[in-house]
Amino acid sequence: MKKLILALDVYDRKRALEIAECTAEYLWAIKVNWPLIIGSGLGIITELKQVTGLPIIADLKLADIPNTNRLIASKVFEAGADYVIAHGFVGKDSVKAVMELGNTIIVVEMSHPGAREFIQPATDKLIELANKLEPFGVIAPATRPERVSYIRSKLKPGLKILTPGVGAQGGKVREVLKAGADYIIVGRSIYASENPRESARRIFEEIKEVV
Ligand code: NUP
Repeated sequence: MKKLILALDVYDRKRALEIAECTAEYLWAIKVNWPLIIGSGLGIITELKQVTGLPIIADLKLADIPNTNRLIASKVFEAGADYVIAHGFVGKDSVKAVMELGNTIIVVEMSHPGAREFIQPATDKLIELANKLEPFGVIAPATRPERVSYIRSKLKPGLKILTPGVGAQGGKVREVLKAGADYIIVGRSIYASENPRESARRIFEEIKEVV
């Protein structure tokens, strides 16, 4: 089963399409974030879908009032996104506004060191929110496998755990899968490497060894 998600954080449309095409074979999905949307426009979501046939995750980390979240998410789903990532800390109503429009992924803990300041203290409540609303899944930090295990232990079975932070941020495929991650999100270690296809293949093989 495919578990690798490419975080395609480049600006350039042509470069994005090239990397997506040559790595698609090893991916479950492609995640687009603000850098690519700002650099290439929202139409890149439609194009990536057409070129690869893969699910597209729009990592906008929506964190606004319900109406604004709805206005943004409806355009993004319309462009072809299959999943939208939203912050949970803004509250149930804001997350629900996104969930009413399509598949949603809620951030329950982030991967960078600063996540310890404000997000980690709220993780238990964010897990509760996810258990109540039952989105497709949650974002948890590959940089802290012990936190992924903790989140897995509290999260309703069936809700997926997607983990960024492997590679450039120091997370390890093996550790994070053993901790209970369902999907591994990798950006720089693939798109900024000399041979993105080969880098994706290597991570794909590493995943296969563990699962
Ligand atoms: O907690 C998070 N950490 C994180 O790195 C939540 C995220 N959505 N991300 C995103 O995952 C980040 O914005 C980037 O798009 C990707 C990780 O990229 P890299 O560190 O593998 O290059």
